[in-house]
Amino acid sequence: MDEIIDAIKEIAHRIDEVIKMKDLGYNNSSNSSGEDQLKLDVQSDLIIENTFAKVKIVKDLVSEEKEGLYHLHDDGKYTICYDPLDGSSLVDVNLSIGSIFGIYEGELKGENLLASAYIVYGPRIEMLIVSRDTKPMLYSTRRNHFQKVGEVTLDEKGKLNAPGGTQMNWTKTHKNFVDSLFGEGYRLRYSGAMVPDLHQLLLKGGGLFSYPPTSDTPNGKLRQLFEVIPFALMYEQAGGQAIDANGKRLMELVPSHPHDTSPCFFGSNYEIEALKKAYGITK
Ligand code: AFP
Repeated sequence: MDEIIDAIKEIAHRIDEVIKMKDLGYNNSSNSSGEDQLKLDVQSDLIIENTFAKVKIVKDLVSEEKEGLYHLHDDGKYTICYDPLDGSSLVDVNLSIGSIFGIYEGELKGENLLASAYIVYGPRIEMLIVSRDTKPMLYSTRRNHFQKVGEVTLDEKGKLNAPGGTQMNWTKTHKNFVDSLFGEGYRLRYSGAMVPDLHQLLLKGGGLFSYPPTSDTPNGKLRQLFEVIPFALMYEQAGGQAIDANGKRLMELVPSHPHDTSPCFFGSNYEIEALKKAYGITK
């Protein structure tokens, strides 16, 4: 597994370089958020593919940028499911974005996720790594090298609220619940890229990140294998919870297609318990 972590560190620096080299699209924003962004996503995907091609224990890759399984090594043991550049539409407005990795063994489903990692490309490059028997570990870069910062733990109750999706498409139940959190004094923190948004909650004690079922996306927007399940492990191991709109643990999801999505709620215990109550979930 160390080889995979080292590869992810290398990927972080290489993608960060590509992001910083990219031409800005200020003069032609519609084009820049179309073609150029796509290129950056594809470039990041290639960096990841080429880096893992050197790691013999990786059997297959599943990427947000690819349709099916991409086979690497016959004798490999692990499948890495990843989103090469999440939130890439925010590059042109210079907000933080990220990459997410889920390391699976066997059939691609929540219970076979062994470890996950994500990278935040912000003022600094930061990375969190977690496995089933560790707390998330934060690494931050100093002079281009990752240094261990420490373990990350969520408080029982947070202060931040990150509500995803378009409000006019929310259910009344969801709207009332989000409003009730603001009524309790929660502050809005939502950038539109799940990596920095979930990262902020993790580092600032907690709160709630939600991407509910909506009238336009009844199955949510975020992908199970490379976004939802890897972050579910992060939140559970940090002492919080991660569930879908029926109260099912996201770690129990079994996608029937690599690109399946799911509604998702990540948070500290207080907010998730409050959400269950508001949604009438009894388990
Ligand atoms: P892009 O990669 O298209 O920018 O989408 C980002 C994202 O998948 C995820 O990072 C955000 O949490 C989510 O979409 C935001 O979606 P809404 O704008 O619908 O809230």
